[in-house]
Amino acid sequence: MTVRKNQANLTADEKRRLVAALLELKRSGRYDDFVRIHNDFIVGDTDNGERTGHRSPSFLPWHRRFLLEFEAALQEVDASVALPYWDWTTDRTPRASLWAPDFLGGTGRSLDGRVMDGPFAASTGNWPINVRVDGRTYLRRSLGSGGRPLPTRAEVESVLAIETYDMPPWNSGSDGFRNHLEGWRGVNLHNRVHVWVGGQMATGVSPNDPVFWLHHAYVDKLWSQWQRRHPNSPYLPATGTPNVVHLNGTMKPWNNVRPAELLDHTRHYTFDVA
Ligand SMILES: [Cu+2]
Repeated sequence: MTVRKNQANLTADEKRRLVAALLELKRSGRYDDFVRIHNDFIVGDTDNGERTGHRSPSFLPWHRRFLLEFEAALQEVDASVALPYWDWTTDRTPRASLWAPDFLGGTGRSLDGRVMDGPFAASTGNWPINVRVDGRTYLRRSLGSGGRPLPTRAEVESVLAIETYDMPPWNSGSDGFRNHLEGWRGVNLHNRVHVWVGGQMATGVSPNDPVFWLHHAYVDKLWSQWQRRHPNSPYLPATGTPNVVHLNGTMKPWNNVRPAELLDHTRHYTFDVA
C-alpha cells in the first residue's frame, strides 16, 4: 500500500529515489504528457462553459485521479516511490529543506528567474521545459517574491470549517469548501501557493515544476481532512448539472471514472499522519 509522507520527513534515500524516478519519466517523454494534459484543462475549463479540472466541483477528484496516474507512472520506474506532500503552512520559507540542492533546488536568480541548483536546474541538461507558454526552456521560480505569504494553519482551519462542499454556480464565484480551498474566493489557499512559487508554477504548465505534485498532494490531504471533519457533507452536485461533473458523472480525459469512485483515498493510498 502506498503511504504518502510529509516531504520534510523523507530520508536522503527516499529523496534520491523520487528524484531519479522524476528524471526518468522526463527522459522517457512521459512526464511532459502530464504537463500537456494539465494545460489543456486549464485552457479549456471556463466559468460559464464545460469545466472539469479547475474552477468547478471536480477540481478535487480530478486532481486526485491526475496524481494517482502520475504516482503509478513513478512506481513503474521505482515501485518504492510514493508522492510526498508539502505542508506549506509549516515549511513556509525558501530555507525549507524542500528547496535544498539534494531535493527540488531553490529559487531562481533575479535576472531571469532561472533555477541554478538542484536536479532540475537547466544546467544539468536533465530538465528541459518542452511544454511551455513562452520561449523559455529552463525551470523558473521566484519563491515568495512580491506576493502574499503562504497560507497559515489558521487560514487552513477557517476553510476546513466550511460545511458545504460546493454551491451553485459551481465555478470560481461559488461559496463553499471547494472554491475556498481552490482559492478563487476568500483567504485563497491553493491558488496562492502557485503564485508564491512563481515561474512555471504560476502558469497553466505548472506541472513543469516537480513541486506541483507535492503541492497538490497536500491539497488532496486537506480534502480528506475536510471529509473526516464533515462526515455528513457529500460531494455536490449530486445530480446532472450543465457543464459540471456531478457525483456520478464521468470525468474527462479518462471518461471511465466518476467523483463517486474517488471520494475514498484509502483504496489507493494512506497518509503518514491523518
Ligand atoms: Cu494547482
